[in-house]
Amino acid sequence: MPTTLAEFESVWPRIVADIEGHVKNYKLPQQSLDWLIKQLNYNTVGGKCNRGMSVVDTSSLLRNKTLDPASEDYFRAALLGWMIELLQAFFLVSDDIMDSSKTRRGSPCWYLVPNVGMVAINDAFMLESSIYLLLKKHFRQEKSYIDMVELFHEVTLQTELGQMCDLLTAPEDHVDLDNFSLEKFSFIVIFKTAYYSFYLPVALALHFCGFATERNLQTALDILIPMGEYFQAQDDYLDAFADPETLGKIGTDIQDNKCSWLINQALRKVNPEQRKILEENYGVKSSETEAKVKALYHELKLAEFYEQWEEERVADLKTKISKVDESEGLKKEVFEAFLKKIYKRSK
Ligand code: GPP
Ligand code: MG
Ligand code: MG
Ligand code: MG
Repeated sequence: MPTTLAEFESVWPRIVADIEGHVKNYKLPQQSLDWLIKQLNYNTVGGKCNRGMSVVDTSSLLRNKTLDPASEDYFRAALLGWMIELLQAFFLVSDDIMDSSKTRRGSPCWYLVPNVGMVAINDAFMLESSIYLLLKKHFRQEKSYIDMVELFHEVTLQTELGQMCDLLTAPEDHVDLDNFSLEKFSFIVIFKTAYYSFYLPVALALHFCGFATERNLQTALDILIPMGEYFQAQDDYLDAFADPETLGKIGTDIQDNKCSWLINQALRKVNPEQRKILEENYGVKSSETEAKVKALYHELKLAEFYEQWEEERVADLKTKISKVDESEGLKKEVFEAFLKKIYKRSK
């Protein structure tokens, strides 16, 4: 049985108490302590927690038994999951500033909350630091400790490389549609999303359960990187086509000049007049020009094309999953569970 959000969230107060306990040693002023706790809660809790919960679910599958939410084992797996949620919070607080986003998880982005502003940058750093404090406190004795520390560092670097390419391909003051390509799209999404969202949870569960052999880690990469690529194409599709109310965020990709899945597909389909519409309206900071690009996306039937493309990606992934070598303790169900969670998602 997969864990529930309520079970997963029940672990969170203990994690906040750990972080609080650690920084209290530094005798920091009460106002700062209150701020830290407030921002930890605002930025880390309130999402779907799919990434975090999948550390627990993957561990249950690998061990062939559902981890009991009252057990210390559950706590430790969930703690690793919450570290991914902290990493994600660090990324999202920063990403929303860089993307000039307005809402996240149905609330204002943290940097837009009154009296926060650019303090949010330091808050993002602290979300990241919390990961290593928790890893040290709870996993220092484990033989996989250094592997997990290095894994977090490597995945963070990979995500930052992806974010760098995402930003450099989307200059604010210079729209050049020739700068986009599906190859660049692939690099961006694999690096900015797939490693931390898909590979990291499974790699952590493999370390946690003692199954992190070279072969298992490689199999996880071979399946989860293309799955993460599909997931971010979905994110790009939803950015323009989903109801912001359901999605919990308002799309910014068109105004932000992003090298998204949609613009790359549009560029493959346009005739010269339609391309002109894109050239004049893409990457412009106004809702009128954004609406013109969206109207063209509709004219090009990109939603229908996306749905077809999604079926192909999923069929491909299912074939890959069917070939998973289970001889070193890895299980096909681990990947099936991931795929099931994202197929045809609306948020
Ligand atoms: C999501 O892209 C990318 C990230 C969350 C990685 C950010 C990485 C940093 C190093 C800050 P996105 O901008 O499409 O996400 P969303 O649509 O949720 O804003
Ligand atoms: Mg971004
Ligand atoms: Mg963004
Ligand atoms: Mg997006």
